Amino acid sequence: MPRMTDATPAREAPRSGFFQRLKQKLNRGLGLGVALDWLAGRKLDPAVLAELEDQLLLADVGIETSERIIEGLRRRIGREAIVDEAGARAALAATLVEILQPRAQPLVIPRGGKPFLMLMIGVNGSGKTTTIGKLARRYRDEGLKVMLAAGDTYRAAAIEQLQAWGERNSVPVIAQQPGADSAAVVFDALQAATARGYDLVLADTAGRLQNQAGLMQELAKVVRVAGRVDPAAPHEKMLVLDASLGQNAINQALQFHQAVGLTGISMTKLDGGGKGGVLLTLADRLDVPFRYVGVGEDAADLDVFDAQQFAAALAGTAP
Ligand SMILES: Nc1nc2c(ncn2[C@@H]2O[C@H](COP(=O)(O)OP(=O)(O)O)[C@@H](O)[C@H]2O)c(=O)[nH]1
Ligand SMILES: [Mg+2]
Repeated sequence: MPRMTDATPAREAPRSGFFQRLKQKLNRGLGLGVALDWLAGRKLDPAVLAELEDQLLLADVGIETSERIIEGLRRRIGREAIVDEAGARAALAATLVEILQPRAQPLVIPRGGKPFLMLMIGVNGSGKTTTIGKLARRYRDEGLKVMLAAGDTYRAAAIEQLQAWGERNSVPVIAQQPGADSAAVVFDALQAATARGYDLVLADTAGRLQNQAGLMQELAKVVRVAGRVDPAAPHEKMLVLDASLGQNAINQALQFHQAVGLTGISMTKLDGGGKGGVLLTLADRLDVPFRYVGVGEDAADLDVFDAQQFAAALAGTAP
């Protein structure tokens, strides 16, 4: 009954569209949904579960988390006496939701008080600047007064890239020359935002310096200096992870978490080679909320992380 879709409220349209894209992209290659196709007509015996475990590993889920998923699935299948493929898919989705749901904590930005400072953290190329651009538009459209801070002072191109996003979205960008002190740029932006009554400062940071220790020290300094304007700042320290890094993303997350204490994780490039399974491992190993997922380079290619939706995309079920 195609007419039914006409009754769907307009605001639902982009959400389901996003889900379709997420599902399509996660299932390209070796997504778990595809992996379950061989289940058709077979009994859910230990051999089948072992094959599924292999598929989980191929989808970037770590070994311990894969075992946890298989164990959860085995229990659910026994308890609910599941024998068919549709039942198995639904059981898999439910098992994945169990792992992901505790991390599904969308960011809430208060209005009308002091500016909320969000630091975007992550290695070069992970998608920090692009995610800032996407978020700038999103929050501006929600009526927030948004300002950007060009805290990646290591490369001139990074400053220009942020300025371009600022122009495109008509939001001001606080920047200094390349080589300037990143903490000073963020400090200035937060002060300006406070003076001018802005709601949100999205601050870029460098993803690479001469060495790893230097990078972590610089980030710690940005955090410290921001705290001089507002002891509660930065209110969000968001790690941006590239899904195509696979299991390497785990080490990155652990390192940044140790250095600055992350308060949020967003994952980009789920439209690329990444299978997204790494989020299951992260959910299992790190108690840090998941905020956003990105599936493309355009401003609209970003959505709030949704555990049901993500699990369904992986398991090949309806959300
Ligand atoms: N396909 C795809 N590309 C992305 C996504 N997010 C960022 N990119 C691209 O990844 C590249 C690096 O992004 P950038 O924001 O400059 O990373 P940064 O170095 O962390 O600031 C750019 O070419 C972006 O357009 C995404 O969700 N999907
Ligand atoms: Mg950048």
